[in-house]
Amino acid sequence: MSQKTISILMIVIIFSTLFTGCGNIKANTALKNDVITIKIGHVLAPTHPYQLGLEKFAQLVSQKTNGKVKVEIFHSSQLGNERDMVEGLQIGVLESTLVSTAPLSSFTKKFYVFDLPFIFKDIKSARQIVDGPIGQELLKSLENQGVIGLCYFENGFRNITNSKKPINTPEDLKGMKIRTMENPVHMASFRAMGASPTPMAFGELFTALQQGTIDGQENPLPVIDTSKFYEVQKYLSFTEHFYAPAPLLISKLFFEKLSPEIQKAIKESALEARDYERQLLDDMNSKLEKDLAERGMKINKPDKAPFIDAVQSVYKQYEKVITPELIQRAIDAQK
Ligand code: EAX
Repeated sequence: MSQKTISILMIVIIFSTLFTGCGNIKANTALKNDVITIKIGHVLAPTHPYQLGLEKFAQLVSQKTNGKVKVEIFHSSQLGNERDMVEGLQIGVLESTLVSTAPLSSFTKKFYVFDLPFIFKDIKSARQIVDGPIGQELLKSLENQGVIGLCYFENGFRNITNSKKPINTPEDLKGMKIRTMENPVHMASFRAMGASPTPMAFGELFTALQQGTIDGQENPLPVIDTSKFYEVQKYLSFTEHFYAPAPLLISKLFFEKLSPEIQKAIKESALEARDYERQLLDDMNSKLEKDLAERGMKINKPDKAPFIDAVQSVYKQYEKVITPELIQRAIDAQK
């Protein structure tokens, strides 16, 4: 056996011992001194409602389980990007994560219906749809991927920021390098609006904006604020082109090991924390236009009609994979 093969084998043996060791440790870390620990990762700032909503969740879970379950929250991509964390749930090395639906497109195409531009007419309709039959069916579709969806927290309606000029028409986006989430429907939408979409994980975004490797990005106001994008972006255009629901996900492998009482306590806490998080977002959104303007952002509110026209081809492009029925159901449910 060549020296090289031997050293490879050695490495394999060392790694497999480490991993099995890790696996056991990992499995056991969720249960210490009879206290079950749920680690939850997310990519946003510690001041964003994601974090504050999860702190409420932690408090409620502890109360409802008389301290048997402890929730530890890791913000700012400490546990990896959104796709990494969902993969972690699937193999049971992470208990929970809070992510936007867009990155779930790597796991199931069913969520594409939520990624379609301008499909939701307002926040009330969007919440009704995700909390209603369509939203629940989509969460259920994750279970054969090893992931359980507890409910939908929220990220919100996304707006474009950039360092070059106000965006009043799709024409203004021509050739502009806009960061999108890693989602084909989002990328197709920006291409259809004339921009050149650059898919990127959230954790890399601020530096890319700072270094000017991209011209702009799109996120809801609370993200633009808590991730300080106003420091590296001058223009904010209220396009509200995508609505981003944020499902709170838990590992099926982990959840199914819990007692029915604890499962019930976790589900109830998730729903209460969801409403709390959405209220925080509403409060923030009512103030942020003024605050971001005071921080120097140039804000404009374009007529959305030319943008809606520009993206109709995206509906055609994805009609087959989403099915015309599901798109029509989502539209009819808002009437
Ligand atoms: O879910 O990547 C993004 O722009 C999202 O807003 C973020 O991942 C939060």
